[in-house]
Amino acid sequence: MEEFKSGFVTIIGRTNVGKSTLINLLVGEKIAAIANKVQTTRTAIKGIVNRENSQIIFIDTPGIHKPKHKLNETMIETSFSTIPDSDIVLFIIEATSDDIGRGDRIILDKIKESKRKTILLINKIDLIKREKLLNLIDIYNKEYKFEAVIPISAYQEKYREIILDEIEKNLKPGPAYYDIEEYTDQTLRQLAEETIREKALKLLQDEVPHGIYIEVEKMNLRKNKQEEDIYDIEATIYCLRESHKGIIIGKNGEMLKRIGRAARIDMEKNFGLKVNLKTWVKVKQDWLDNDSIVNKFKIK
Ligand SMILES: Nc1nc2c(ncn2[C@@H]2O[C@H](COP(=O)(O)OP(=O)(O)OP(=O)(O)O)[C@@H](O)[C@H]2O)c(=O)[nH]1
Ligand SMILES: [Mg+2]
Repeated sequence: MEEFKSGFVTIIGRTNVGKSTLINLLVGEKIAAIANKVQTTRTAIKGIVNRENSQIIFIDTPGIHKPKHKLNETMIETSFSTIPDSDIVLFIIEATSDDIGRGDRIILDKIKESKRKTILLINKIDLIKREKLLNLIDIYNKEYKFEAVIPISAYQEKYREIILDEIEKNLKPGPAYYDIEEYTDQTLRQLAEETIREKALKLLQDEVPHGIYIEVEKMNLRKNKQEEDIYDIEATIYCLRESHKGIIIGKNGEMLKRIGRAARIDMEKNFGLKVNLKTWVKVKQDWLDNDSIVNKFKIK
């Protein structure tokens, strides 16, 4: 019989390249928020894949970007700190790039420094013509000895096994670190917070969604009248200013209702039970530079 293999695989790349979309595809569960906005992921999230002969622990990280405040700095520190601890790095870039941009260059330098085994994933190939890829692959192959370079679309299920096979090939023998029932290190509370934030990111515009964080204050499991399991969840959306609060609540409370409804539908699907969600909005100025809050996002 083949020896059992295991290892930690960090997913790193610029903001918005599709890291969280990819971890959700690989794990087969919705564990990380996805949005067409920069800086969606704020901390490292683990996703576990169990295969017949291996256990792969993925780490989704905040995207690399130019920091503007303490939270940004913490996010980037978190991302880079995962590299030396990983067995394999999944470096994701966008197929639409023509060359190595500033952000990708910084990441590449960190990878070179760490000398980690790295697989380069070129994501969003649905957006480009095949010919363009060859040039990009060529540019990157001159920079580092990647274990593999795989053009993918994180939207497409067919790439799941291809990526997992390539990773497994590069893993060393090792034990299963996590129970095979587990698929993430996120608690239900954290998953609820991420879901609400994802909906706020999607529905709100401009600077408002980047200045929010969610705190689930209460999560109670009970039976409803039909004897079904139902979670009563109470959450607060914190934002930076009174004007933001007005936007989040919206006219006649419409926006908050939309955010709440979308989050509830997602949670019911992902948790597999009914959810009764209540949300509030509060202002907390300057929290982006507040140590005690920002520390919540530090890697554990
Ligand atoms: N066209 C296309 N879009 C994609 C693909 N994969 C992801 N996206 C989109 O890219 C956007 C960003 O995806 P995320 O997974 O949130 O990106 P991320 O790298 O985790 O971003 P940060 O957390 O901010 O670092 C979302 O709108 C996704 O739907 C793909 O293969 N093709
Ligand atoms: Mg992300």
